[in-house]
Amino acid sequence: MKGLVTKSTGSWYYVKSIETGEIIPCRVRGKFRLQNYKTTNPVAVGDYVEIELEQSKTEPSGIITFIYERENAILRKATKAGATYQIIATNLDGALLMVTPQHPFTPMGFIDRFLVLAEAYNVETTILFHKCDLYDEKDEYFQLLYNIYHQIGYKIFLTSIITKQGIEELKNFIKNKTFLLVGQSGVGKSSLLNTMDSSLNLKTQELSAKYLKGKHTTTFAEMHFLRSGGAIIDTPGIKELGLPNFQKWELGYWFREFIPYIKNCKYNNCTHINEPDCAVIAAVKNGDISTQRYNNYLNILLD
Ligand SMILES: Nc1nc2c(ncn2[C@@H]2O[C@H](COP(=O)(O)OP(=O)(O)OP(=O)(O)O)[C@@H](O)[C@H]2O)c(=O)[nH]1
Ligand SMILES: [Zn+2]
Repeated sequence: MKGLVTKSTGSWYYVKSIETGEIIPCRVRGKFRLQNYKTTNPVAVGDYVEIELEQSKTEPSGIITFIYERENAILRKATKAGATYQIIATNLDGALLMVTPQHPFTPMGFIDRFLVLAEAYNVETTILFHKCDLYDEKDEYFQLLYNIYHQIGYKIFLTSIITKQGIEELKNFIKNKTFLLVGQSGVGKSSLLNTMDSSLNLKTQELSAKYLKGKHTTTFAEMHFLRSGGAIIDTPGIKELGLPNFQKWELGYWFREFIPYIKNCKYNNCTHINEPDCAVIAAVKNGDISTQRYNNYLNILLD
C-alpha cells in the first residue's frame, strides 16, 4: 500500500494512505535501516513509501518496506564534526523562510545560512516577512533586508495574523504544493498555520519569558494539509543548520547573486577571499554585491 510520511517521532512514522487518507503508524524494518547508515533517520517527512499492514495487531500499524525515489531532500548535519546527517524533509516544492525584523530579531546570518542550505539542496526559498503589523515599511532593518533579498530575486510576502495581510495570497501560492516552513523559535510558525487553517489548532506560545528562554512548543517535523490546498512541513524550532560538507570554491554558487561574477574570477577555484583579480570582490567594492551578504559569505566560509 502506498503512503506519504506525514510525521516522524524517531522510531514511529505516521503514514497517510494515498488511497484512503487514513493515517497508519509504521515502523521501519531493522535491515532497511542499515542500508542508510549515513543518515540518522532512514525515512523522513515527505517520503512516499510502500507499507505492509501488520495483521496481528488490534490497532492498525504497518511496516515501511520501500521508499520511492526522492525528488529532493533537505538534510542537516546530525553532529557538527561528524559525517552523519539528519533528513529534515523530502520532496519539497520549496521552502518558506519566516523572518521577523523584530520580536524576535532575526539576524541576517540566520537568513543567509538557511538560504545557502536551501540553494545547496536545490530548493527554492520564499521569504515571509512576518508580524508585519509590528513594524512599518520605513523600519530600517526591514528595508535593508527587503531590498537585499528582493534585488537578488527571492520571492517575498509580507504577512500578519493580526491584519491578515498576505494570508490569502500565501494560501494561493501554497495550493497543490508542499513547502518546508522554517524560522526561529517565536517567529510565528504555528500561529501562521492556524491562521491559514483554523482546523489545525496548533499550540502556540505567547511572546513571553517562555520564548525568551528559548523553549520550543514544537518538537517533531510534521506535515499539515491545508483545507485551501497544499501542505506545509513544520519544523522543530531549528536552532542550528549544519551545512553539508563542501569545497571552499563551491560556496559562492549558493550565493545566487555571486554566480554571474564567478566566471570572471582569474582562478576557477577562486574562494573570493583575497585572490588577485577576483570579480566577486570587485563587485562588492563597487556596490553590486551587498557588503552584508559578502560578510555572511565569509563567516560561513571561515566557520
Ligand atoms: N503581532 C503579531 N504577533 C504574532 C504574529 N504571528 C504570531 N505572533 C505571536 O508570536 C508568538 C510566537 O508565535 P508561535 O506561533 O508560537 O511561534 P513559533 O514559530 O511556532 O514558535 P516555536 O514553536 O517555538 O518554533 C505568539 O505570541 C504569537 O501570538 C503576527 O503576525 N503579529
Ligand atoms: Zn573570486
